[in-house]
Amino acid sequence: MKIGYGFYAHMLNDREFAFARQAGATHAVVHLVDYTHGGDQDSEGKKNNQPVGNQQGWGRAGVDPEVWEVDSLRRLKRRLTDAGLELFAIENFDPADWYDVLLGGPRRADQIERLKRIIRNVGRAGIPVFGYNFSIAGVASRQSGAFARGGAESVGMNGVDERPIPNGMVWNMVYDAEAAPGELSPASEAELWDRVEVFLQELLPVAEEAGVILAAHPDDPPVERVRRQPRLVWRPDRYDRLLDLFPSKSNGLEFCLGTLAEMPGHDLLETLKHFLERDALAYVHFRNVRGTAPSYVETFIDDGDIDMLAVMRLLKAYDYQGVLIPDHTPQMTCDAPWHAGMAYALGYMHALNTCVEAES
Ligand SMILES: [Mn+2]
Repeated sequence: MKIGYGFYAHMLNDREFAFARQAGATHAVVHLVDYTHGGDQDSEGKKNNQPVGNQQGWGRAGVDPEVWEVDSLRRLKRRLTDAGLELFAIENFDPADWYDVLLGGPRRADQIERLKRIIRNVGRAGIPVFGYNFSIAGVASRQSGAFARGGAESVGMNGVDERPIPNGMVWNMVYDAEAAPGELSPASEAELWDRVEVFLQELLPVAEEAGVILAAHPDDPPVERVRRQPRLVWRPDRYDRLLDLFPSKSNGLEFCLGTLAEMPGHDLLETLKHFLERDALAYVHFRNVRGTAPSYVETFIDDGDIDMLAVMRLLKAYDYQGVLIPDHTPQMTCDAPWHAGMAYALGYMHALNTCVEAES
């Protein structure tokens, strides 16, 4: 099993690389978009908390288009390699690059070409996976609080955010600060599926040729509608629907155990087994939660509803070869809340891995 670490954009530095390597990570998943840029969490310290739903969005999109150029991607890969980490995946497009793909707007054709160029660059840089989250509202309805063991700061959900999304904003980021006042009109679920079909139909052939897997994250939190917009993957069978649209080795899943466990009415281990049988997992967000949407909290890795040892056994049984990353964890009360939480999760993952390896 490959254990990796997820780096947010502000963490792409030698100090963070050393931390990940010291905690035993061998692989890297990288976010290139600084989600909170120019927003109210845009300061050191605050950035280490996951952003939660905010009426005005996390930050401004489209700040640094250079990060998607092939030279820049190759440079990043080399820096990680030098630090002992293999760059396995990039997670999430910049909303500035695909807002009209998500919204079915007038610039969609141009933006599809831009996304194709990005995927070609990712392939040329030798990065095998690109994680995406086809979502209009993005992460919404989450709240922070002392929800985890011992009063650790965590995030959770208690009810659905019904506020409309202002014009110029998508996926929790502002792509047009000059947009006319007003609100995004609600889309239907059928419209959203038409849009993802266009996206996959255009991008998958390019991804196949580039040797890149497009890996879909489910909607977090998984509820039918948030902020008056439909969700794509809010039940496990929606993952099947997405895979069935275009069977392809490049049509894969960013399998978020936490988000899947937040979905009511299914057995997570059976769901995992089903998608392992479909050979659809590109990589795994290995985290735990308690409860289901619309009322759940994120927990420490050993303190939620998911039997993580059983998950690890199942991954091993299917000879899963991808990467597991902690995704997010509660913050621990100390001078380095985020890193302590991450070190705890990574240590636990290594121990589970050692257990299942010893069993075989
Ligand atoms: Mn996730």
